[in-house]
Amino acid sequence: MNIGIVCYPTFGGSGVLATELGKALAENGHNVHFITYQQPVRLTGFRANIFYHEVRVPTYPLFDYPPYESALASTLVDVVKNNHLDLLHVHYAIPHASSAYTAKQILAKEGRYVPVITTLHGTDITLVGRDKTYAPVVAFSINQSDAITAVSENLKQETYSYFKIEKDIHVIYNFVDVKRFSKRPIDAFRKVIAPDNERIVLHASNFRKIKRIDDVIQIFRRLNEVVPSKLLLVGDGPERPMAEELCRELALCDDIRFVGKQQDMEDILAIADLFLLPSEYESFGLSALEAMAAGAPVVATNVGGLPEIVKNGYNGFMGNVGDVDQMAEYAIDILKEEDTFLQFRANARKQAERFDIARIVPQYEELYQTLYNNFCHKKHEAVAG
Ligand code: GMT
Repeated sequence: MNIGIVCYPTFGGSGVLATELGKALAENGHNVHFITYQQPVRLTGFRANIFYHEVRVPTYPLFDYPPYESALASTLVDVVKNNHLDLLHVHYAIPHASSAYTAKQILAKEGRYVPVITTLHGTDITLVGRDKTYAPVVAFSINQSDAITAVSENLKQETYSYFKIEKDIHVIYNFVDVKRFSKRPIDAFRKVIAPDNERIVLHASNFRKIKRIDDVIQIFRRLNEVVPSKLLLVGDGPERPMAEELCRELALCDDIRFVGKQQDMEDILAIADLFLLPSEYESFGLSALEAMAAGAPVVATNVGGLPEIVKNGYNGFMGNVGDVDQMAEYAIDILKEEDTFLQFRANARKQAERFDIARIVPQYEELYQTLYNNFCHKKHEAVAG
């Protein structure tokens, strides 16, 4: 099939998932066209059947706000026509679902039918999408999609409770390539970070308020008092200055390292002994899943879709939002004794296998095939009269 993928090209989970999906589809023989304003960060290297189309947004003195949504819709029309796309799969509702709807209408006027799949990722529903500035457009364009998917059962239910959705929402979980993430740690790298064989704790995110980076640091502080550890903070974002300040205040600068945005997460996660994700909300928690695949148990909050991937006492633990004492106790329980730690490590890998790329990607392909067949049928009816 010829598949168009629209996503945010940045380090956020929705862009990462969309890019990994596109790469997996190409691996399975499809032609994949990424349509976005920048090369997606995980789209590295050359593959003959992956194409990248940049959305250009011309500036004009009149535009205080360049109209990205219109530029995207026009680019979609152009790419669908010139590359004979069979479907458009848009990730993150705002503004991708409404641009896809506009493109679909324009193409329909010319007698071309292109089904649109919208995948909901989280904040497009639970945070930004709910804002009344966007809500009517979000609800409308989700309803106009030919298929809707959500990345967890929780997000599906949240979507039904926030918006009047008239269609079925299919749950297709986030996935991970377990084989790729099961790397052996590079000893020299481990030694640099933890010279005295301390435990290595990791957190990765976009450092937004919702991630509660201060809780990550507070949990680490309590853990470090009992189990000597080092903390790696991967990523960047608005909360970083606050986090750096907190490290200085707590005199933890020697034990906490900010490593910035990283592309090759499998290399970094290979040295992690524990992953912390004490977020206010996570629709799924792709970063935690990648950590599990690398053998890191997870201490997280019991919110959103996290209980769908973390099993208490098996591959990690979950605490209430903000309860840093409880989550530190959990981290200590996992890391204190080697035997317990090794058991959690093995369970983390086992749990990640439930979300392996080989199990999840065919669910998208099946959905594509159903839509494609329906649309071929419609096309046929239109031609017949
Ligand atoms: O976590 C973020 O803030 C980034 C965000 C995004 O939209 O890029 O991630 C969301 O989508 C991921 C992929 O489906 C999920 O694994 C994350 O849990 C979700 N983030 C939130 O719900 C906060």
